Amino acid sequence: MKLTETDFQAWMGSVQARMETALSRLLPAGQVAPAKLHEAMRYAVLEGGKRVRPLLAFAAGEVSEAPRQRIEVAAAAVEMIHAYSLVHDDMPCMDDDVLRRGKPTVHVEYDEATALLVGDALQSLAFQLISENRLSEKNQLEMVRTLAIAAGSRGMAGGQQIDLDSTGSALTLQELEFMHIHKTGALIRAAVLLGFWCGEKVNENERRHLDRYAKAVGLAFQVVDDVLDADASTATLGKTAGKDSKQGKPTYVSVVGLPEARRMAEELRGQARAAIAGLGDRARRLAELADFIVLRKF
Ligand code: GRG
Repeated sequence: MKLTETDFQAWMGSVQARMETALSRLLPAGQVAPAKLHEAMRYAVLEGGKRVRPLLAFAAGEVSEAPRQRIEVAAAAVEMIHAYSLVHDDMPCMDDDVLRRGKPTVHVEYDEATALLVGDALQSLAFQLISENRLSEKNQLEMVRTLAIAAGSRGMAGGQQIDLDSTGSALTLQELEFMHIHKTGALIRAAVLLGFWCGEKVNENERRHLDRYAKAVGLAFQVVDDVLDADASTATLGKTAGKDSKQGKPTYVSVVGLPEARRMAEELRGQARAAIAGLGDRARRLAELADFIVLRKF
């Protein structure tokens, strides 16, 4: 039986396709010197991933009626930071993994030094993109600042440090949450806020609602990631499954157990939806994305 594509799936497919084209255009061509680095950057970013952060940026842009040409640049910048984090996370000095997005990781396909440079160069390119394109009359500097904080020691990089230090030790639920708010949640929040700020119809009250939504969705994303790591196969995930427990990493599943982790994800989905309930139909895609993030199987 052929399943009918829902309106949400069609929207998601169109954003994903648009992002593939935008990312390909915004990355240096593979033939441009230094060709090895540029090819490896393209390998790390293109043809892979769910593009959850760009989807969130596009959905948040609908709330402020942001032009899509602006959102795609902001979303590309966030996705490049995300891709850099995956490349570095997979390196032998961190998680030491050989499979990502169904392909050999960058240090396996190329080499370690190139993987390091791919991450460095993607991070720089992200900031180049959001500073040199005209993304907003009022909020451009705030966008640069928000992305910088989200990626840095008070965001993703800091969360990664806590993650590395916590391997083999028991964390409380509160400590685990603190780690994930930084490691995963900060960039998800940045994706939502940057998408929103690409529009001119922005107000502080709506930003606060989106912020609450982003925090709930960011945590939900991680809880579900932990559930899938314990529950899904490597083939389905396109990355090594079951690795967290093998490496002795504290996860929501190890700290509260699988049924409670599933219940928490469901509760966070409710919190995310409640945070934007007052925004009406402009927030429809955000609500659908909260469902997608919690109910996904990969
Ligand atoms: C190296 C500074 C630095 C940070 C790394 C994000 C991160 C921090 C590491 C990734 C490791 C990991 C499995 C984190 C859990 C949540 C997560 C970010 C999963 C991967 O994101 P998805 O599912 O990946 O959006 P795709 O491939 O779909 O883009």
